[in-house]
Amino acid sequence: MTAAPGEAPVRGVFITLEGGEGAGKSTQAARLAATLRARTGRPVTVTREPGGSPRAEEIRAAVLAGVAKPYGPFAEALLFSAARLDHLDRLIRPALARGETVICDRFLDSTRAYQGAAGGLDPALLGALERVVVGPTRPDLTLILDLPAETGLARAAARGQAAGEGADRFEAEALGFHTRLRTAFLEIANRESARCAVVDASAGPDAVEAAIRAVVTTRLPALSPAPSPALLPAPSPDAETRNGG
Ligand code: T5A
Repeated sequence: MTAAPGEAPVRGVFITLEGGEGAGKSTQAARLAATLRARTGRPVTVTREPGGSPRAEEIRAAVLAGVAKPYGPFAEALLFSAARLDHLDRLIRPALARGETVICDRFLDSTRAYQGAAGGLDPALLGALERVVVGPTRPDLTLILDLPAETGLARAAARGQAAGEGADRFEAEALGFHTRLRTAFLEIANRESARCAVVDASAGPDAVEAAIRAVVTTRLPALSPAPSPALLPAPSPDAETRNGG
């Protein structure tokens, strides 16, 4: 997707996955990346928030350990924003500028849902932060993986148990917090339906993957497989004459 000399640079495609805890975002980010690499033969970068760059990963470790919790949701939003700023500058924008597809596990909608709708911060305040931090680097497509909060929390807990880890800062919140998150993500999808698509994430991983593939095919035709030469119309004799003569 590199521009020819003299042409305007072609920006890559930016896809984000959003949803509550244990919705299957990491699982589906990896699967979608494999699909798109096979479909397009072009590089796909998979990344996550908070994190994705060395400095942002340091902020992630602190926030998920609960270091900022006593300072309240605004301080947490500032830390997520600081991590996002570095992630955008170091990884996302350079990859998009190279024409790559970037798939990010959580992005700005998580701040809107967790610190805004569930944490009680004023959406106007978060909108101002977004303008400063994210600017024009908005996702082309946001896949909102939707499932009941109890189901996602049970998945996250089972995975944590298998790994010998306890609940992190946000997993440990009460069920009401997670139910508000679900509603918030659905409201975002409803308000910004041109950017967002809701995917039923309560089914098994293969069914969710198929649903995501269908959305990406419809919404992002530029990432569809190149048609096989056998399916292309045969060149007209006129065209051959012009080219040959
Ligand atoms: N946060 C983040 C904010 O508050 N504000 C912000 O601005 C940002 C960016 C990040 C936390 O930070 C908060 C939100 C989060 O609480 P995290 O560890 O990255 O922490 O948490 P999550 O993003 O929620 O990631 P999880 O790993 O918990 O969930 P995923 O990625 O949605 O799910 P995944 O794929 O890891 O799957 C979880 C388990 O379920 C299984 C998997 O094998 C795995 O064991 N699974 C399925 N099981 C059945 N059916 C399916 N379809 C399944 N898909 C996956």
